[in-house]
Amino acid sequence: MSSVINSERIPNNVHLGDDRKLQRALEAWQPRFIDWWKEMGPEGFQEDQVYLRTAISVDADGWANFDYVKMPDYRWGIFLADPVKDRKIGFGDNMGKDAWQTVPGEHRNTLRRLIVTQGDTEPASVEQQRLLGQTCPSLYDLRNLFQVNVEEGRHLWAMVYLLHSYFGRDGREEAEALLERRSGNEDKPRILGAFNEPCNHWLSFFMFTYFTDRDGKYQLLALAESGFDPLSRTTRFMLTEEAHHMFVGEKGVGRVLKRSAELMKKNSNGDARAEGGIDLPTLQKYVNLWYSVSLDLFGGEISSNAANYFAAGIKGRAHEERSYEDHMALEGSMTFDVPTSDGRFEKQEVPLRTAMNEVLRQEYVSDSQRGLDNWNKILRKEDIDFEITLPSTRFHRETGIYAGMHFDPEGRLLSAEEWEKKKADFLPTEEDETYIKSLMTKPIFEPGKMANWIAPPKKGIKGRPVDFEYVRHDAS
Ligand code: BYC
Ligand code: FE
Ligand code: FE
Repeated sequence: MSSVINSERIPNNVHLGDDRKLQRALEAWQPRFIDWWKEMGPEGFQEDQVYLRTAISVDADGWANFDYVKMPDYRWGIFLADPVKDRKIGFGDNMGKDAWQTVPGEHRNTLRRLIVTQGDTEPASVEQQRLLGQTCPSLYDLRNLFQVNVEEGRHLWAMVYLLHSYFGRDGREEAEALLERRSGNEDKPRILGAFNEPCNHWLSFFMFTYFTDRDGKYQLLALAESGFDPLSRTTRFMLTEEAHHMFVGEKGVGRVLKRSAELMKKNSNGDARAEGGIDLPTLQKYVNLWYSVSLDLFGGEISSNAANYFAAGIKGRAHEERSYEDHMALEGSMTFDVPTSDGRFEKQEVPLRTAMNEVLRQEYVSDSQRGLDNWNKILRKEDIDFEITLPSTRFHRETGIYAGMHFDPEGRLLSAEEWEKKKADFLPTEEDETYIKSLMTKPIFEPGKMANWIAPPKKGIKGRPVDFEYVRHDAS
C-alpha cells in the first residue's frame, strides 16, 4: 500500500499489478467505460484540452496535479485512502471487532446492493449533465463542469473496483450493468429518483451540485464508517474530491444571486427578468425542486433497511466517532408526525436505529442551510430585500412517510385541488424552464467573459486568473 499513485495503464495505489486476475478483469472493463464516456459524457468537447486536476497521491496535502488534458485521456483509476492500522468496527452489534478486509457472507447481498446504488449515481450525473457544455456561461464554468464530470466518472471506478475485487462474477455483471442503465430512460432508468430528473440548464446544474452532490457527501460519510474496510477507504478518498463539486454549486448559485441583484437595481421596476437575468422567486423554485428530490435520496424516515445496515456495522452515521457517544444506538428514539389516510397526523415513536435515514437527513438539512445563509448575505450586501429559504422536509416528497401527499413549502397539508392550484408558485413550471433555457442558448468561449445572468467568480482555479483559458476550445 502506498499513498503515491503509480502510472500504470490503470493508475492505482493498491498494487493492482500484483493481482493479475483482477487487473485483467478491470482492463477488460476499461474500454467499455471509455466507450460509455464517449457516448454519454460531455458532448462536443472530447477533443479539447481542459485544465483539470488529477490525483497523484492520496495524501491530504498536495494530492492533485493541474494540467491540460483531453477528457478521454483523463487518468481514471483506483485510489484508496491509507489504511488505519488495526481498524475496528465503530458501531452497531459488531462494534469493537476487527474491520472486515473481505466481504462477510451474510452481508454480501446487502453490501453489493449499497455499492451498486452508490456506483449508479456517478455515471447517472454525467449523463444528466452531458449537454451543458454547449450553453456554458464562461470557460471557467465549463472547466468546472468537466472537472465534476471526470471525477464522477472516477467515482464509478471506485465502486467498480470494489465489485470486481470482492464480489466475483456477480460483481463483474453489476459493473457491466452500471454502464447500461441510462438516466431518465424509461426501460433502463438509473436506480434513484433524483438521478433520472433532467438537469438541462446551468441553474439546475448549480442546484444539483449544491444539493444533490451534498447527499453524496453524507452518504459517503456514512459509508466511510463502514466495517467493510475497502469501502471505508475508497469513500474516504472520494470525499476529498466531493468538496469541489459542492463548491461549484454554492459559488455558482451565489454568483447568480449577485448578478440578479445587480440587474434588479438597474431596472426601474426592480425586474431581473426584464434585464435578461434570473428573478429571485424563480430561483427559489429551483431550490425547492432540487432540495426536495435530494431529501428523497436519504430513503424513508422509518426504515428497517437502515436499522439493519447500522446493526451489522455496514453503514454508520456521519462522523460516527466524533459526533456521537453511544455507538450502539439501542436506546433512544425519534418521534414522527405520520400522516393518516384521513388527513390527520399521528405521533409515531420509532427506535433510533430504525430512524437512521432521518438522522443523516437532519445533518444534511443543517449543512444545506449554511450555504443559504451565505446566499442571503450576498442579497443583503446588495440591499435586496428577499430571503432564500429551504422548504419543509415534507414538501414534494416521493419517498418516506410524506410521499403521495401534498404540502406547501411551510409544511402545511394541502388537498389535491389546492396543490394543483398552487404548485406553479412552488416548483418550476414549463414556462420557467423555457425562460431559463432562453437565457442560455449560446455558449461563451471567450476567456474571462461571462453570460449576462451570472456574476464573475472572485478568483480563478489554482491561482490562475479568471480570464485564463481553462478550456482550449476550437469553436469553428
Ligand atoms: N429513489 O428502506 P428505505 C451521490 C427505495 S448521491 C428510488 O428507506 P434505504 C452523487 C429503497 O431502495 C449518494 N428508490 O431504503 C451525487 C428501498 O427499496 P427496497 C448515493 C428509493 O435502503 C451527485 C425502498 O425504497 N449513495 O453519490 O434505507 C452526483 C425502501 O426505502 C429511493 C447512496 O445512495 C429514491 N430516492 O435507503 C453524483 C448510498 N429511496 O429495499 C453522485 C447507498 C429509497 O424496498 N444507498 N428507495 O427494494 C443507500 O444507502 C440506500 O439505498 C438509500 C435508501 C439511502 C438510498
Ligand atoms: Fe460522486
Ligand atoms: Fe460529486
